[in-house]
Amino acid sequence: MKSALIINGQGGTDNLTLEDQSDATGDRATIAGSTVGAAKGDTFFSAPGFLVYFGMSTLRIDGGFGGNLFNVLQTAPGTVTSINSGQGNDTVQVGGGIQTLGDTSGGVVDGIRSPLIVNGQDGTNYLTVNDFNGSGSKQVTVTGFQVGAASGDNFSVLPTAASRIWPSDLDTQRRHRRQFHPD
Ligand SMILES: [Ca+2]
Repeated sequence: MKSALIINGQGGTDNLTLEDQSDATGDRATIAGSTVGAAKGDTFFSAPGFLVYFGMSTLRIDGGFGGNLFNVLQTAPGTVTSINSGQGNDTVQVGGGIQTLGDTSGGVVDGIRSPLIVNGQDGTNYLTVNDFNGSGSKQVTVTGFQVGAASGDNFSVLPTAASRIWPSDLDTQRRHRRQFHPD
């Protein structure tokens, strides 16, 4: 895909899947509230291609096996977003602001406005949730497979159970890392 592609689901139930499973080259993709692969440095599509989406019920991204970096800055309200990061060694960063593991600069999770499901699949996978620059008092509950999904959690912008992050495979759970501002 080498140019802008704009998809508007309008009414009804619309599901959007981006299939890159056969790609042997590791890619970087930035996921925002209405775009995928549009950030500077993204390689998920072939430059200058990127995706604009509106009105989707679900957005699913199936990554290739070359080892990928997914940077999730926002999700669209009403769009359940799922990332299958691929069979290689992958990193999924939620909240932005991180370029390398261990760097706690930047990052706000308030843009996560719908359920986010992350599956690391095979390999050694890292999930980072970064709210280092978040403001105000926040409650976040972390379980073996969910972040911010408990009653009363207000870690991301909606004070409801609608904002969820599931690292849904065991490997990712074991390697799950979270970073958030302590207050
Ligand atoms: Ca993987």
